[in-house]
Amino acid sequence: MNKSKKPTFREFLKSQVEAGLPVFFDGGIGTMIQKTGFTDYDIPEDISIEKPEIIEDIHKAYLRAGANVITANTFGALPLKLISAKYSCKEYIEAEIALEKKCIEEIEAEGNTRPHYASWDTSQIGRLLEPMGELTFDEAYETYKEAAMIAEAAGAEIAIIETMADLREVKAAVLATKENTNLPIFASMTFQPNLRTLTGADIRTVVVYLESLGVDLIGFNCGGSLNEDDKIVAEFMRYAHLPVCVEPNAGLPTVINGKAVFLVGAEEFAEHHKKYRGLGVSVFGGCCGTTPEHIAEMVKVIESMPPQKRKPCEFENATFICSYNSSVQIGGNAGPQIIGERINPTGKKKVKEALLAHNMNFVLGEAESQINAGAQILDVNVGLPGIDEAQTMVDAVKTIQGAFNTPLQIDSSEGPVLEKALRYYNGKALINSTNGRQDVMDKVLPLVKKYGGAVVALCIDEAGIAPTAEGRVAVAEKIIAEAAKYGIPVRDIVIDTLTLTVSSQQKEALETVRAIQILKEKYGSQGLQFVLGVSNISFGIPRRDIINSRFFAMALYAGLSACIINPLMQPMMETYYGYRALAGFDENCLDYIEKYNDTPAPVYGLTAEQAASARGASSTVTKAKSPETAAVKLPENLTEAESSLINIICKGFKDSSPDATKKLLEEGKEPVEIIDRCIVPALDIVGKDFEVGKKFLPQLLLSADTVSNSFAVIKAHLEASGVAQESKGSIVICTVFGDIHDIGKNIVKAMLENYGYTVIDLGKNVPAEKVVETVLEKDIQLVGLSALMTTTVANMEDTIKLLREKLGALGKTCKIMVGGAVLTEDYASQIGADYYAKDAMVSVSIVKEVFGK
Ligand code: B12
Repeated sequence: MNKSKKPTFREFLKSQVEAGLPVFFDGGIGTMIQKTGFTDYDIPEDISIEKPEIIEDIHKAYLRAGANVITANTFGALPLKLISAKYSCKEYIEAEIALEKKCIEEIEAEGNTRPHYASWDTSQIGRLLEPMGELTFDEAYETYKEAAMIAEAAGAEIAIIETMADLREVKAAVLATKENTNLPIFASMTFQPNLRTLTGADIRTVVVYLESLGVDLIGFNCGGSLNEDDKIVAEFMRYAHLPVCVEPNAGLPTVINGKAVFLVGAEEFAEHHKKYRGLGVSVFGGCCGTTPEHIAEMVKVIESMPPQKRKPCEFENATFICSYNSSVQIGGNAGPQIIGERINPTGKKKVKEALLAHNMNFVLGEAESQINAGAQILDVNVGLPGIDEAQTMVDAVKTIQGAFNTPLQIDSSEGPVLEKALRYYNGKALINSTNGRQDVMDKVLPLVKKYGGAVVALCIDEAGIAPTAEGRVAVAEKIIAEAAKYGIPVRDIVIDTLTLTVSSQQKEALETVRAIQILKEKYGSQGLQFVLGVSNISFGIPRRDIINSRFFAMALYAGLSACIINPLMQPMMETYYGYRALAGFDENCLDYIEKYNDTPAPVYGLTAEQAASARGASSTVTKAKSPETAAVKLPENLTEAESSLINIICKGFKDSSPDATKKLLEEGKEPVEIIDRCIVPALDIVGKDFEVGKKFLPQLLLSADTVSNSFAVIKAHLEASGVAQESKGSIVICTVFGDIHDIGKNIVKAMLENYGYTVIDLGKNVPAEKVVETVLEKDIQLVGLSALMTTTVANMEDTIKLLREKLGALGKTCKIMVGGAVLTEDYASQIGADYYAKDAMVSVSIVKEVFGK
């Protein structure tokens, strides 16, 4: 085809989607390479340079099958991943894109008239990002940036960011590509069998997050069985506005004769795509195990269907914001949401002092109490004279996101502060705020466009606050029109019609409410949303709670979709839950009943003192929920300090655990008691929550880090109290291959050292050969092995077998003790261990028995 007339990929995608026509990607590359039987390479990218004809054949076969876009063989070609590779990132990407272009040219010369596009493909770096791992957001950004720029210069026409498991990493990759190239972007996630990403994001959150990043195409690839994929596609299509691409595997791999085989054939694969077409999917392809036959059949089936225009999204009148793994609906059928207002220094001495002292534990405490009291979103405002607002904001956001998955409202009047916080925020934030002043819109709206988000817009402009509803409506309309210029949809605008003080501007309370009603009538179907900071209404008058809660009820009825309040104020929460029940947002009043079933009604007709004593306590503050401990039995008679450490570990407040542990030691608790009564039960709670999907990997990691910090204190205490003595014997200890759980093993090590033994710690994930080698080299009498997973107990058995075999061959022997949560006494002897230790204290008695001292 004539190259000068070829539309860009962005144009092609748009015109196809508008006409209800499909776009096709290719299928798996890795599994196609495996099929050739060629194995003489370190990484698959080597083949594009050293044996290009193999990749060429694959690309051409896919182009002949009908693909518009071929996926570059550059999946792992990122500077951070190529530390010991043969070639540089530039060499890999340039060679591969030249190859793609050559294939496209040759295929077009054969008379194939579809528009074809050469891609740059990239994926996960392979290291976890902060706070789960060590890699910083900026390091991830830089590696993607370098590769993206090379790819664009080499002639790539689309960036494919695929098989991603962590949305934060996607954000780094997308920003790096968006800010440094003009490439259209396809961002694609992969899901686990529980239909969540590795970091626990559900499908709705994935769609909300990906769309907020401002990419051209979203979707998912790889993953599990096609039946699971059907569920993913259906859920994706409920929430997506952008075109969606689906690239499943040819089913789940099955191991036959030691090889992974994909059993879903071309026809079955195409049948699933046919369903996806019916659901509104526009772009189709395949991942692992798919072949040119799969793609050809898929193209044939889809092209035989009539053009299919997408139905409007079911949530056109709502918006969503999200954190890294959960999302909140604002508007539509969701009912109003509560934005907790307490992380804001305005008029709050304690918050001011804490922020100036950079006390992030205080911020965490405020976050926790508001979440427990019912806040679905948290406002974060750290603006104070003399403070580094941008850095404090980033630190507060990171700290809160490290512990909670509640979405945040980033609240600042400073552009640079908003920008820095939005860059690091892991999710789609609520942005507070813009207003109708041109200079403010010029500052804030580009940030909303660039980083994604829903924006709070105050009805004030150069002329000040209009006294009438009509005046405020005019300002709101000005903001809506300006936002449209940036492509910000009406549904992502949350109008604040402004709460003024009823004591000084009495008439305006009703004007505020009327402005909501007028705007809702006009723009409600497009999803315009409404928020108010409610408590301003009552400045300067007595019993503010009475006025606040009544005004709140009026505004809720007028159509508030969110409210900025103190969720610890009981009258406000009563109004809130009462309104939800009355307005039909709380089906069968279940939330209301659960909330108030056990609370005593206020006692009327008594003096204030009598009423307070009848209630037994102050009634203004809702009690925080205690941590959920349903499935785990906690030790009896826990002291306050013990409960506090358990709570800290469960919540993953890693900076607080050293002090909490010190406190227990100062109170005279023995290290073993702290481990058995606090650390182990707390980790059991976290583990159970993880098992039932209430907690996810990032939270598990945080709790583990929290324990490590606590344990560092215990270890220092043990070392300080231990008397230096001659070693009573040497023990090799490790966690077996495949298992990275080492908390228990480290405890055992510290205990044994404290009792005067030398412990040679080989670490975690240790191959059996390494254990044997050390035992032989150091002539060891006792080995301790740890395994925490059912899957790794087999490796423990292999290690024991190898030890017995290699030592036996030399006429030697050693004792083996094992431990770890999945083991039992019986199982330990079944796999050939000499001893089983259910905890660290038992390991001490075993060692005493083995060494006789
Ligand atoms: C913390 C934790 C993690 C942390 C580990 C951090 C670290 N540095 O260790 C992180 C987040 C990294 C993690 C990762 C994973 N985890 Co994990 N994790 C846990 C958790 C919550 C606590 C484990 C723990 O430390 N317990 C406290 C210690 C003190 O107890 P302990 O290890 O049993 O040790 C005591 C005794 O057993 C004994 N002992 C232990 N070892 C030894 C050794 C010797 C020689 C002796 C004598 C005695 C002894 O003495 C110790 C002290 O009293 C458990 C749940 C649970 N309650 O067990 C899940 C759990 C073990 N994890 C689980 C899973 C599935 C995973 C992941 C696969 C998750 C994922 N999807 O990626 C990965 C595994 C990666 C891998 N390849 O290993 C599952 C395992 C399920 C199973 N039955 O196979 C569990 C049970 C959670 C669950 N309920 O689903 N995990």
